[in-house]
Amino acid sequence: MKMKTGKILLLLVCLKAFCYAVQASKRGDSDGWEGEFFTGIPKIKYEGRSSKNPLAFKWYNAEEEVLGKKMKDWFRFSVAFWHTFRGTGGDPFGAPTKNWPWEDGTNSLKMAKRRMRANFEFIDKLGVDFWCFHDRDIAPDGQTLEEANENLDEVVALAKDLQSKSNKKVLWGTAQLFMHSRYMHGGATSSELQVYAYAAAQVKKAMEVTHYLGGENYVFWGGREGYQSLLNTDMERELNHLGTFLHAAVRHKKKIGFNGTLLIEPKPQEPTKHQYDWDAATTANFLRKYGLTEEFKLNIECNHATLSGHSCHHEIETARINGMLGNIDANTGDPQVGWDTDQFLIDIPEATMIMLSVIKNGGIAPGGFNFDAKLRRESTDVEDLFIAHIVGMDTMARGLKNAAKLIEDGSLAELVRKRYQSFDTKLGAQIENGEADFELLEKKVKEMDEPKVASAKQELAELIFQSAM
Ligand code: XUL
Ligand code: CO
Repeated sequence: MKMKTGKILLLLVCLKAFCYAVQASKRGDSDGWEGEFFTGIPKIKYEGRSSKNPLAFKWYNAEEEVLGKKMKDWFRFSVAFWHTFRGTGGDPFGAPTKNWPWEDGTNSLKMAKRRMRANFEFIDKLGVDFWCFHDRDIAPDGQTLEEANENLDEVVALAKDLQSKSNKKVLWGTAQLFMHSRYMHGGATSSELQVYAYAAAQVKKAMEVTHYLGGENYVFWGGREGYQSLLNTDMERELNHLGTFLHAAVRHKKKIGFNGTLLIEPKPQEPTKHQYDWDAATTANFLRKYGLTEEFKLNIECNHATLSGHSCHHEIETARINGMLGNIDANTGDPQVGWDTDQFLIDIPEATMIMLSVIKNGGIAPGGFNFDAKLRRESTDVEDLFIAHIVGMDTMARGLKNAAKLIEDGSLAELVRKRYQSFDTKLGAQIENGEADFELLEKKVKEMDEPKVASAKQELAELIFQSAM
């Protein structure tokens, strides 16, 4: 009798193992991970302001219309794969702190596929439609370019399958041209021809897989495109190389029929002392000089903005008035810490200022708001990944609602209109149309009294702004 029970048990165990194997082979994977990654975490829902549930939105209500557009369409939120799934919490002084249950401590292909599954469960539960990636954070590098490309193809095939089942999309893809030691002098601006060529081959492939995944944009962040000292650097030659590199990227984009927007992401320092794409204005000037304004827009990252001595809204407005606002990497720095801390943005007035520009721009599609942000080293619970994104999304939703209130109220716009009303005259039109030469203006000055100069009313503007918070 005992013997019989043992045999039945053994049979049951074998049957279960067989079923798992069949399931796994049906899914076409061998990552050895079954079931949910984020157990106990439900789909995040909108519960309204009175909710005390940390795993619920208090402000972000995807389907709610604000100024004629659904919240989800204003934002097109995206999760950054590199922070959420490759961020380890490690820093220059200490070992990784995150011990996510699905990680096995390797950078294997099997692990890459498992992480990709986790990514899709995460964005689904969070209720966002997009994700962003670098080639090397979704798949392991290889000994050769061919091997790296094969790894990438395998993971991308899985991502494509998961996308088709979930209706999720790539907001943008990019090539990681900064981790590998070959890129120590830069990629497109390296002093080494072979490295320039390698960077081109890597971007070619990254662009192709972004296209294959239906990506809506492709980003160039000049990871190490910059210099440490002008004593050993031919800045003009390096910038010319960057120009030719980006022209070649445009030609390849057209060749493969990729219709996504090409974006450049400005950043002033880190890792090099002087990054070439310092800020929005510098980058716009670079694009003009090299005849690339028709082909590129900007991806403004808030923490990069403050590193360059500007506010995020200054950079966004600069991009907007140049017709170049393409995407926003929604994050923030720390006012006391002088580097790229990539924190989730929780500053409601800043979010409001950002949204005033975004609304003026009519939205940023086909771009979106990518959470290029990471948990603090000390935040180590799986639920923290959700909470961080929830507070980031709620902050932006509050910014949108406040900006809409200010626009509907109209008194801020009226204050600005009044400030410039002296130009709403015949002479003002002549000046603005470029028809007033200096002789005419000199004649007018002689006819007029001493100019009456009105108050700028900054404090009144701040009072109106504050009343919408
Ligand atoms: C680096 C940064 C990157 C880019 C993509 O500061 O922001 O993650 O967004 O390479
Ligand atoms: Co970024």
